[in-house]
Amino acid sequence: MKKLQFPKNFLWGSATSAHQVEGGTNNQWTQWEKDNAQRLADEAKTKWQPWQQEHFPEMFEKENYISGSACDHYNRYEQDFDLAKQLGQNAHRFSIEWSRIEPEEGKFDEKEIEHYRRVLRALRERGIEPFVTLWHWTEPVWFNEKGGWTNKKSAEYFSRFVEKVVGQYKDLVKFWVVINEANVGIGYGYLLGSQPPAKKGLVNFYKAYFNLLSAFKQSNSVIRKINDKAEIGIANSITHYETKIFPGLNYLIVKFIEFFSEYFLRATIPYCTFVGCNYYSRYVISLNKGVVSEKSKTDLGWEIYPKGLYLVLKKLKKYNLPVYITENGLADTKDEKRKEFVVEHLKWMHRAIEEGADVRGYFHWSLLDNFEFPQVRGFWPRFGLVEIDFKTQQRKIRSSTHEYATICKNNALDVE
Ligand code: IFM
Repeated sequence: MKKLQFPKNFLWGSATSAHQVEGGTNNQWTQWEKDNAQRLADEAKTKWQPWQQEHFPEMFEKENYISGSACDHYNRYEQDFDLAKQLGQNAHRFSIEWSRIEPEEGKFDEKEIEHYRRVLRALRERGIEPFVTLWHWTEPVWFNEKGGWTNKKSAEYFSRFVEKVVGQYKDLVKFWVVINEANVGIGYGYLLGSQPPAKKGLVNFYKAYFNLLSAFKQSNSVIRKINDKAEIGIANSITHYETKIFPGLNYLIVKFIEFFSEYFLRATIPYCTFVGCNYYSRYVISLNKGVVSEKSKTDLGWEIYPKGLYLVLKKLKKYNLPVYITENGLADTKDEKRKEFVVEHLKWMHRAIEEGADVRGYFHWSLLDNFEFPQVRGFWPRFGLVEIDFKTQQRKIRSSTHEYATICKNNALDVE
């Protein structure tokens, strides 16, 4: 048996986002879900593979696509943080819901500000370091009525919210994750229109993408002014790409794809003090449809490819900043693959660290089963270390989770 020791003060945790777990939110997703739930249930027949349709019949139900009470985490956060603590976690990533803080333009809700203060204190009392996401794809209804991120003043609106929040919690928060997965959120919301605000089109995409970028830059100055010691970053969705098309050209194709997919990351790097990396799988571009074995795919059909985390971390070294794995996880209802998934990814992460990658923390996605966000997949994909019975709101620690808890508690991984 060999012990893989992680660096001193390494942060171990899990991540969530407000709309996916809190319940009772009122933002641009809320009405859209109600208006589109039946359509999404009807489309499940064509969207998902026969094996997925057979195993997850919830996908044919309208309720699957309405976030509703979600995990009721808004009311149960203390219980949930007790679980995180019990699981040996010393960090937690979550998002503050803009639509709660500023439900009407320019009017801040003091009760909600107090709510998140209690949330932050609850983490601190348990010795858990908060990583606060400021934009995880949800916005107030008024912001969307003004065109969302296509509006010229959107960056200004967002940084006003950031100023309020950072000013309020400066004594409680050190790590700010200003934006989550810009490419995914803006790509699905504006280019493809497959998730709210569904403002489909190339021009909308272009405007939204660059307005979000200036929102980041403005927010960065705002945060710096309030707390010059703050740690600032974004959570980037980083995939390992491979191409198997034309032998001589594969390298160039990958570079071309990476150039575009890392544009936002590159543009924000000069302002960041850390890089957030959300890693889930690799993407193979090939003329033949590769078949991923049963054993190595998640309930969403994503290939489990732990080495990709190592390859991505090696690639991120060029930015010369500390890295936090801000998300990594899988949909696995039967909990058959989670244990190996975690162990293998952490082995590869350890190897990258040994070879010089400055990784300082790992957040598993997710602490709780939740309302799965991208393209409104709803409740059926189960990503939680903790299983939720959405009818009774009962929490149950999944058995695979104990392995992750042992790693967190020992700051080390035992391998054969
Ligand atoms: O649930 C999402 C999260 O909101 C953003 N990153 C990917 C996760 C899993 O799909």
